[in-house]
Amino acid sequence: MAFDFFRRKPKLDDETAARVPPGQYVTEKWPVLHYGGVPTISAESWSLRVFGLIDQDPVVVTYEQLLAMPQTTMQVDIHCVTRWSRLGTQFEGVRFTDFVQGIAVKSEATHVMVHTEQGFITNLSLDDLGAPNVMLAHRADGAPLEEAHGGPVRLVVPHLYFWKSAKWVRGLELMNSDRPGFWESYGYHMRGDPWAEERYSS
Ligand SMILES: Nc1nc2c(c(=O)[nH]1)N[C@H]1C(S)=C(S)[C@@H](COP(=O)(O)O)O[C@H]1N2
Ligand SMILES: [Mo]
Repeated sequence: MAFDFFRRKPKLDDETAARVPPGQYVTEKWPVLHYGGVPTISAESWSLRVFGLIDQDPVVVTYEQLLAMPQTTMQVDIHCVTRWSRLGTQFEGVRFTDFVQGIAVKSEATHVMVHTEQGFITNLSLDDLGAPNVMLAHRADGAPLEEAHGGPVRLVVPHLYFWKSAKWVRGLELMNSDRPGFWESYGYHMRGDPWAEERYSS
């Protein structure tokens, strides 16, 4: 429409505004953001290696095996530390809690380093990964997850800043203590709760 460009954004209703953490603004588009290039990984060649503190040899899960696990669909809000929030993205995949069911995680494991195709890493506690909305997603908004958004498979941790939601995820390393990932080693917060504005380490 002709004058849309000049029209001010409608004010968010109270219910919607309550979904936006402090210091964030809402974007309708889904920005593409990451460090480095976009790797091309076919679903057939993708696999996820689970290693570190587990009571078995490294587990390698293929795309086919991931699809054979219980599937979950969720509608979540995502919050990037660069201050954009996108409300109501639909993800489909396997809940982390369902994924780890079949893996003998050692009792001393407390944290996970998430490894990705092009080397980006990020750290999470098993407590945070156990939250009900955390999943290994292979579809978004009704379509296979686009390459730029981390396809074929990304992690989605909606209750933390979106840098924790590693795209092109290829490895989960079980650890007995916390260790900084990529952005965390540059001063970003070790946990990154957007509601507490945990943007940087103090
Ligand atoms: N592998 C990888 N995953 C990543 C990143 C990255 O640089 N590499 N950036 C993170 C950051 S900072 C954000 S905001 C989200 C962006 O995801 P999107 O491009 O799907 O919006 O991916 C996260 N996951
Ligand atoms: Mo981000």
